[in-house]
Amino acid sequence: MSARVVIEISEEVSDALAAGQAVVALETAVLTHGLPRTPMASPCNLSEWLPALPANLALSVLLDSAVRSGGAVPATVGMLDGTLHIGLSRAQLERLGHDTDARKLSTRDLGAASAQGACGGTTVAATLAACAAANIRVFATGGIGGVHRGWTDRPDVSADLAALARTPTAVVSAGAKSILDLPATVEALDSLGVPVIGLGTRVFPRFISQGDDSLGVSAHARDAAEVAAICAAHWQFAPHVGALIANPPPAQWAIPAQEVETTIAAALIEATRAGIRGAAVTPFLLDRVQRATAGRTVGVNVAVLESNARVGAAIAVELASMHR
Ligand code: PSU
Ligand code: MN
Repeated sequence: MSARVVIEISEEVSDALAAGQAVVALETAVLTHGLPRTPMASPCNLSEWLPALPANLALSVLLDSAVRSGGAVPATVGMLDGTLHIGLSRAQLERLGHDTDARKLSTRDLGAASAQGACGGTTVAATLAACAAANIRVFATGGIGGVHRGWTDRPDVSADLAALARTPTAVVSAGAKSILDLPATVEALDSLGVPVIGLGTRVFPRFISQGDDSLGVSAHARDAAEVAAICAAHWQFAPHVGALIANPPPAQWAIPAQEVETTIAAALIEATRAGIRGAAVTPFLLDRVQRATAGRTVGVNVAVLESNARVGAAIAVELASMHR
């Protein structure tokens, strides 16, 4: 049986990769499941830039241009009609962003979705599968998935962690989401041998909140050049293992951790009572936090993603220059 080709790399991305130019992968679970599909009023940095577009699409457009202005080529990953695209065009992004049937695709879901001709946004884990297929070394996202609170009762651990452990890609994030058990998430990364490199920080950031001394990183880097140097050395010792680059949320957008703690605790109880499980847990909790902060979470989410896309471009440019 000869299988049909299920991965398509855009011409722009494949040309850039062949020429050894800087490429930054971007995910689309945030487009299909992470952000509202309506235009955002203030407070949100999108309203100034792209007021007419739904927030999810505006964000994807913003990330694409943030990577480009940093001198790298964006490779946005997502599935359309069963084909995993690496380098979605604007028209393809719009299609995915408006598709209410789009699935949330993690690694385990890619095969079934592909065989069934489905459309979907890729999580960090599934986007890493694309990075492995195309040999893309830098990927920018918001916050990775990790070990969920209550894991002692129900071991809900995001496939993002295992994917990081087997894919040699630097994932730029603002740490992991505050909705998770963050100390357990950091311990799991440690067990998997995934370095957590703090960019200009020694504390593990909490995605929408700045971190604190209670949780650290495994290495500190002053700038993108040092991150690239650490990654290049890491890949000589561990050629198949990823790295998590922890870039704190921009200070003017960060929300104090205590402010969302009560909401998260209440949302967790609500989720358990309502029997929300598996892949639905993360979108449910994010939605509750978003509502409780009257859209400020969207503001920090967008600011984090844009900042990570810029940092990703800078790291990719440094890595590309090392191979010249
Ligand atoms: N962070 C966000 N919004 C999101 C996600 C992260 O602010 O939608 C997505 C990412 O794609 C991440 C996924 O990979 O949630 C984790 O889902 P799970 O816990 O089901 O593995
Ligand atoms: Mn999960």
